Amino acid sequence: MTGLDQEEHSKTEKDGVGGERMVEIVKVAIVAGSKSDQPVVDDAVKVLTELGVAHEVQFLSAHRNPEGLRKYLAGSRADVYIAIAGLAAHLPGVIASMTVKPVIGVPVNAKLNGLDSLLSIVQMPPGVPVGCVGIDNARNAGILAAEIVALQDPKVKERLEKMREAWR
Ligand code: C2R
Repeated sequence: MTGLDQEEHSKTEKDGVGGERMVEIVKVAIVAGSKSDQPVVDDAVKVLTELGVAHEVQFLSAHRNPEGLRKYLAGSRADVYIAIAGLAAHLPGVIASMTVKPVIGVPVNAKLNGLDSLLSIVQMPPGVPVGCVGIDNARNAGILAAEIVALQDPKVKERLEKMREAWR
């Protein structure tokens, strides 16, 4: 996380040896299937930074490293997941299978103009939903994630309202 008010996004917790340490409260976790998705990831990071939403980025593939993904999710305390993937994009669905927190999928245009990825994400079977934004539209995913965070965070709500006002 960069450029954010540290106090707003940190809390103290016991360090286990009699003291306390500051820990960051990550609200949104961005998980991408490959480093090749970095330009799309950057758009989500940019808007979450603009909106002052604490976030982190992980590159973890459900296909290539399912155990690593499972371990990461088991230790994650994020409220919302943005899952970015191209081709047969199972990553958002696999994350949704492991959490009841909201998952927003971002299809990436790697091949077939991103249609393969769009359909993989949007056609989840009943009972395990994944929200889906437009192809390569990680900025919208970031805004939507911030809107979910804003349900509990008046400062983020205010920043979202200001962002909307600026377009009018
Ligand atoms: P490479 O460039 O690493 O070959 O990846 C990635 O998100 C990327 O867009 C090519 C594309 O494969 C995607 N990928 C997935 C998954 N893991 C990687 N769709 C997954 O687990 O769903």
